[in-house]
Amino acid sequence: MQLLLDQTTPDKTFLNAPLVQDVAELSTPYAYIGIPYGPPYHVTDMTLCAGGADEVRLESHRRHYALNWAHYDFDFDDALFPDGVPTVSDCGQVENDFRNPDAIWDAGIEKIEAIVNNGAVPLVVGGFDSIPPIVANALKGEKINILHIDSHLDFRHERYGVTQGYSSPIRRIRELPWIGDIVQVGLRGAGSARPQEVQDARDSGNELYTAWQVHDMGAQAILETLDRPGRWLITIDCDGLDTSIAPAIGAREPGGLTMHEARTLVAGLAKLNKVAALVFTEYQPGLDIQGITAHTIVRLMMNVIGNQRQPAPEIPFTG
Ligand SMILES: [Mn+2]
Repeated sequence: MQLLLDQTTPDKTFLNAPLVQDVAELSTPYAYIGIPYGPPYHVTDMTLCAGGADEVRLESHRRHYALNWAHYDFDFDDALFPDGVPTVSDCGQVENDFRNPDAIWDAGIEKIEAIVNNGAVPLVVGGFDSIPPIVANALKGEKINILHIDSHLDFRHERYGVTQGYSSPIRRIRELPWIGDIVQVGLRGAGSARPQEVQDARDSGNELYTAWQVHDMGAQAILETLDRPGRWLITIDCDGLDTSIAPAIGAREPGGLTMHEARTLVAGLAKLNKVAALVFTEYQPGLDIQGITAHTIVRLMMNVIGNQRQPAPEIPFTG
């Protein structure tokens, strides 16, 4: 079927990395990729975040990181690519026909799985928050822990008859047998969760930290609890971050994680070589203010690439 929109060929690649459309040819330890949309509730869920990955690509050029591969970066005490050879490829977008929402899930898993099977760490920009289970499913060969940064719990079984929507991603991930620990950070305010869902999340073993606890105890104290067996899928709903660094979101809630706090967690796991994937969701480029949100996403991704020079070997999941 002919797509109405070419979703596969970005004008500029992330950090000016080589474009690798055929994932079988991937040879770098990192792979940037867009998942324009996940299973929707409403028709606008197919559009509002769809340009996010491209806008992050552009922002990596506007802030000159794409040009300055050899410049010293204080976030990781080295150049991004010290040898001048990029360690990240741009794999374009997960290609989907928006007229066939039922195919989104499997198409996404197939492409992300191909990246993972090539030994690369996916760096993903969504898409609403229904996409993290796609990435978690693609990591099924190993024991995986989840660090979920979000103002919301995302533990509804279903909404509007949909079980794969953006109120349910952590519930869907919890059901996967290869998933170990789930740590949810940045919770605040009221979202779609009711008291029962919070109880369900706790009963299933999820560890919950409100944003206020992070501010009180410091992100470093949480980081120190995360050095556990298994690698981590870090999934960041941009509304888990503070509005000052991530204004381009629909469900705004004051008091989110600061750049310092988010960077402490992301760079901290990267320094342990334990980041298996990094996912950003809910970024709506049409709501951004001079690229502030895109810039935050670029910097947190660079903090993984620059701090995790050699991703740790996976611990195979054997059931
Ligand atoms: Mn959220």
